[in-house]
Amino acid sequence: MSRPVLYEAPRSSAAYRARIALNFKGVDYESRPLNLLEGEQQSADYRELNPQGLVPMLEIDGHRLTQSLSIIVYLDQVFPDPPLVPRDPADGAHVRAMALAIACDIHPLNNLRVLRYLKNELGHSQDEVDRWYTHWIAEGLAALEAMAKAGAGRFLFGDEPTIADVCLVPQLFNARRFNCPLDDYPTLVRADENASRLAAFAAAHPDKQQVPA
Ligand SMILES: N[C@@H](CCC(=O)N[C@@H](CS)C(=O)NCC(=O)O)C(=O)O
Repeated sequence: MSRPVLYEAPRSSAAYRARIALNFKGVDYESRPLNLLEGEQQSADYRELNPQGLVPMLEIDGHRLTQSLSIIVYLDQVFPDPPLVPRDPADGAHVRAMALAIACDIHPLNNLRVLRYLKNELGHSQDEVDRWYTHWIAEGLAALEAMAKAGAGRFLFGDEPTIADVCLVPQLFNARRFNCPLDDYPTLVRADENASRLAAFAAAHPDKQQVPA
C-alpha cells in the first residue's frame, strides 16, 4: 500500500478526527493541508476530487474517501485492532450514536461556511454569530453529557477510547476556542482529558501539525 494522503486543515475538527483515527491505527500518512480561510477547498481542482469541497479527504489503497466518520469506520474495518467501535452490537450502536450526535447534530451548525453565511450573507453581527455558536454547543453538549453518563468510564464509553472520543476531543477543542463554558459537562471533560493524553490524540492536536493552526 502506498502512503495514504490526507487532505486536511489543522483546525478543522472533522480533519482532526481523521488524524486521531489514523494515528490510533498506526497508519503513516502524508498530510496535504488546505487553507480553508483562503478557500482552497473550493478550488476547481479540489472539487474535482471531492465535490463537497470539504476536508478531510483520504486517499488510501486506491480509494478516495470523504466524510470523517466514513473514513474512521473504513480504518476500523481495515485495521481492526485496536477497535474504535465495540464489537457488541448494542455497545457499538451507543458509541456511534454519540459520535453522530457530535458530527451530525453539533458540528454542522457551527461550521466555517455556516458562520460565514450568517455574517456575510445574512448580515448578523459577530456577537450574534457567537451567540449562535454557543447556543448550539451548549444544547448539543448537554445532550451528549446525558447520553454518556451511564456508560462512561475513563472515556465516553467504558475504559477504552472509541469513535465517540475521536469526535469529542476536536469538538471540545473548538468549544474552548470560542470560550464556551464546559463546567456543566464533567463526564465529557473527563473523557476529553484522558483521551487527549493518549499519543494518538496528542499528535493529532492542531498545534502539532506541520502547518501552524
Ligand atoms: N461531515 C463532514 C464535515 C466536513 C466539514 O465540514 N469540514 C469543514 C472543516 S471542519 C470544511 O471543510 N469547511 C470548509 C468550508 O466550510 O468551506 C465530515 O465529517 O467530514
